[in-house]
Parts: sequence; structure tokens; C-alpha cells
Amino acid sequence: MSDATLSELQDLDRRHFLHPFSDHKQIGERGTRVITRGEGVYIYDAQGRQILDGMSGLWCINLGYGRRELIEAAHRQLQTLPYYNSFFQCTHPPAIELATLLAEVAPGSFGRVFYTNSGSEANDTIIRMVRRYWDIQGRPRRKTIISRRNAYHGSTIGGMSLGGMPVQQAQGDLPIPGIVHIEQPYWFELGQGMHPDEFGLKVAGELERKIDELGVDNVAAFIGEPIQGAGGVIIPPDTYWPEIQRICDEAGILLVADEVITGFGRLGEWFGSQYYDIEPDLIIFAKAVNGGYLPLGGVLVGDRVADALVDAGGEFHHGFTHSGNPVSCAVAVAALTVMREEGIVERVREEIAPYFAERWRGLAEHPIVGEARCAGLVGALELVSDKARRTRFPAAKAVGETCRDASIEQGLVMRHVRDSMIVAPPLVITTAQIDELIDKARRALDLTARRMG
Ligand code: PXG
Repeated sequence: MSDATLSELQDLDRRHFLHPFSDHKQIGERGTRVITRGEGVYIYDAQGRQILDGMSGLWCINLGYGRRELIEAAHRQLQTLPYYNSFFQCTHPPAIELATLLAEVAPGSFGRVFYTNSGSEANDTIIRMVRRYWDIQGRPRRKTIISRRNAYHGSTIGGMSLGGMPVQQAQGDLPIPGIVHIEQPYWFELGQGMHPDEFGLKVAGELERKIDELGVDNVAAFIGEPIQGAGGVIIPPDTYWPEIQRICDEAGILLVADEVITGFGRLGEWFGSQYYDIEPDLIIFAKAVNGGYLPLGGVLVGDRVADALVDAGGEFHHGFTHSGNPVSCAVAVAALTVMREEGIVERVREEIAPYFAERWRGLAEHPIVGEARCAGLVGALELVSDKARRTRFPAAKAVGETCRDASIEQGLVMRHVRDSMIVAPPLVITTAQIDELIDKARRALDLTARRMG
């Protein structure tokens, strides 16, 4: 693309396109990077620069770009039936086929699915679904949902209320009533000086205290991401999830796992719930269900809730025009089939994640890295000015952003969350490409250290 065309595009972008999660004024001043093409684990910008996509798009392009099977499935379905609804007693083969496939790959007690277009809508769906569940049980007071600080559950009113990011919630008077938050299991930030296992039990214990404070008869559910993604790849201590499970079981409240990021192989299991050996009642999914190629999300509904909804009868007044869109579902069927036939989840677990872990943890030796943690194919680095004391850089130095920019200069998409650098590469990444990722990340860290002075 010529420079003239590129600057024209950037100009039109600035004039007409309000980007999500962006400072629109700043974007107008700084300009945008135009991405035009993707192939395998690489994206290409308008100037033809190849960049290793260390974030799988936005945690979704798990099978890489340009997968023929997915493209052809979309093409075929667009020709056969691009759209039909699943309201009014109608249905169509792709939505049925995907529902069946999801029941096969999901943990045993999950036989049914409710479709949405996004993770945010799926989170809104669970707010309505858990309240409906408790209404059916004759316990309408069980309404409150307990979530965690620094959680991310989407950007709709419901999703953002479940999330735990106060700066975001300040816009729009959120959270809505009936949603409360407890502490997150972020050991590096909050647990220093304590053994991680002890810290895990301590923060999980907040759930028990919160339930007592609210009165168990008022609590509907607990929701959590097995690993917080957008919050900065917060990997909980081993003691955390078993304790959360115990508390939910004893209180009889529903456990909701938001697996928008951890679902579909990211941790080397089909679902993060399996990685942590927990048994949620509802699993929220989106993103990688169809390799991230088209919008699709939903809720896997465990038997406890599904049986209650079905047996009780009465309409569940909820759904979207594109719930179970046939093209999105057909691509998901193709994606899940590729994953099964190529053994992608097993390959991540047995080969790629262990290799990634060894190389990623090696970055802990870098002078500005205070911790290098990872699980499956997600990783985070905590950037610090003083390694021994694990002191953060002054906020004004914007070390995360500096490192993000340095990383792009090196030809690697590595995202920053505050002062943490995070990656979640496509599951199809090779060991040679992991070496490339690590080399580029190390060079970005070197550059960042120099720029911090
Ligand atoms: N739950 C989780 C756990 C997510 O990560 C959503 C819900 C919302 O999904 P939708 O499809 O409505 O976006 C997400 C989305 C980031 C980033 O900067 C992460 C997400 C979305 C946008 C940015 O890491 N995750």
C-alpha cells in the first residue's frame, strides 16, 4: 500500500471511527497502525511489516490466521443459509451440530448451550439465568452475585458490573445493584511476604466472609475467570480454586466460570475448569470457540441449572437476533473439528506449553523483570525498577506502554496491563516461533530498560 493511501485511510479512520476502549482524542493525535493481513501466527501492517501476533488477535485467533477449513466452512454456510433465527420453535443444522459438539468437549455435566454473540452478552445472560434459576427454586431473594476486583467480564452494563475495574465502572454509575466484589488472587501485587498457598486460602476465604455478611439466602452465585486475562494474567495460587469450590458447595450457591479466555485449549485442557479441577454450574465462552473468526459466544449450562429451566417451563425472556448465527456456528464446528483431529489441546499440554514455560520463565533473569509467570499458553512479566525489592517504576514513566511500543518495534505484539507485559500466542505456534517470541521480548525488555534510564 502506498504511503498516500495509508495516510488517507488513517485520516478517514480518525474522522469516522470511534475505536473501542480508546482515548479518541489521543488516537487522533497519535495515529493508528493499520493491519491488513494475517497468515499463521503473523499479522502484516499496511507497510507490509511482519509482526508475530503474541496476543492471538485479542486472545481469540487460537488456530492462527488463514485456516482454510474455517474459511471454507463460512463460505459454504453463507451460500446455504447465511441467517435464520432460533426463536419461534425454529432451529438450523449448524447451531444443533455445534451444541452437540460443545456437549462432547465440555466437562461431563454440561449438556446444553445458550448462544450469544459475545462474551459480554454471555455474562449478561448469566445474570439473568442465575436469577431465573433461583426464582424457579422458590428462592427469589437469592439475587446477589459475588465477583472479584480486577476481573473483566465484558463491557455491557451487566458485564462491566460483574467486572471489577473501578476506573471503568466510574463511567456510567456501575456496578448495577446486586453485584459485589471481593479481593482477587494476585499474589505478586497483594501477597508478598506470604507463601502463595497461604495467600490463596486467605483471598478465597473472603468469599466465605462475604456470603456470611450478605446472608447466604441472598447470594445467587460466585463468578470468576479461572485465570484473569485482561486483569493481567493473574494466575491464582494452587490452593485458591479448591477453596472457592468448597465454599460454593457448602453455601449451595452457583459457581460460574468465565472461560472467554481460558476456554478451548488455552491452558492445555479444553476448559480452564478442567485445568483447575473445578466443577462450575455455568461456563461462559466466546472468542476462540470458532478460532476467533466470527462473533460468537454463549453459556454452557450445566445439568443443575438446565434441568431446572427446562422442567419448570415458562418462557426465558432472553436472546438475540443472532443467537446461534449459522455462519458463526458452522465456523465453530470447523474449528472444534480441526482441534480434535489435530490433537491441538493435547499438543499444547504435552509439548508447546512446557516448552513455552521453560523459555518464558527464563525471562525472569532480566534486570527489569520481577516475576515471569505462565500457565498453558498465557504468560505475564512483572516489570520492576528494583529487582531485589520488587519495586515498581514510577507511574509517570509508563513502563508498560514503553515496553509495548518497544515490542512492536521488534516485530512482536505483546500487550501491557499497567506494568505487566502479557502474551497469549496462537495455540498452533511452533517451538521455533516461541524462540522468536522470546528473543523479541528480550530485546524489547533491553530497549525498555535503556529508555527508563
Ligand atoms: N469475559 C472475559 C474473561 C473476557 O476476557 C469478555 C468476557 C467479554 O467478551 P467480548 O466478546 O464481549 O469482548 C472478555 C473479553 C484486553 C481485552 O484488553 C480483553 C477482552 C476484551 C477486550 C480487551 O485484554 N476480553
